[in-house]
Amino acid sequence: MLPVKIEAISIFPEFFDVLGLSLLGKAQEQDLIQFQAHDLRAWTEDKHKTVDDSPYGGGAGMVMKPEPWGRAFDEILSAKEASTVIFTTPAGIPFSQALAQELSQKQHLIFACGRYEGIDQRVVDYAATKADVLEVSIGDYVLNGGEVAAVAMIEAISRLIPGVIGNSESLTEESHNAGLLEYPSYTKPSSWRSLDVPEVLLSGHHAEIDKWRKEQSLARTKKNRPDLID
Ligand code: JDH
Repeated sequence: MLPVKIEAISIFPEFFDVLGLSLLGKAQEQDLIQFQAHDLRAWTEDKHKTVDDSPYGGGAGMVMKPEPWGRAFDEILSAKEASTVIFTTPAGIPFSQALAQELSQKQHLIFACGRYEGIDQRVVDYAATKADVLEVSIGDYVLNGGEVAAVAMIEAISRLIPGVIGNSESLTEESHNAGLLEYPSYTKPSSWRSLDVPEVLLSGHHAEIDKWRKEQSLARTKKNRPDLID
């Protein structure tokens, strides 16, 4: 199998160093995934390596100027392979497990991570002439830039790539959760600081355990995510 290629473009490529740890690090060592972070400033041409400018139409803050992004895409997007460019933005479509599943099937993903107030919209339009493009958000809160959002998406996507999670049973079990939140988990010791593991889990009675877990999932979903019950 060819490794899945995942790239990120950012003025802070160090944000992606965490992807060398743990499962993702192993997936790269096993050549299941090739991850590369690029410094956008490599595609500037002035001595100050300028990436931002004031917004047309006025308003606070700065906007990322298009030229360095254009040069970056011209270099990274080859005519040979199909690529998907993901712009992380608070104005994007919601990231979800379903989208992670879809993106885990792609051969080449490029995360474009802005800073300041975001990127000149023509960069998105230009990328769309060369690749499939998505504007995606990880949730309704405001971050200072797209890097943390991209790291979260890359982790969610990578663990779905065949071979990356050693235990494929874990993924099968997740897909059987049927839209409810997970049930609580326990491990040894059975009694800890006078807190006991629910008796049913020690019983070995698998039908009873399944029934208890379903009840717990439903109760937790009603309490924490009533929007998921329909
Ligand atoms: C990418 C820059 C900072 C801050 C809004 C409204 C000017 C826009 N779920 C998510 N939250 N945040 C991001 C994310 C934030 C980013 C970038 C992703 C690039 N930023 C930023 C505030 C605004 N503000 C009023 N306008 C006039 C912009 C961007 C994210 C994801 N994914």
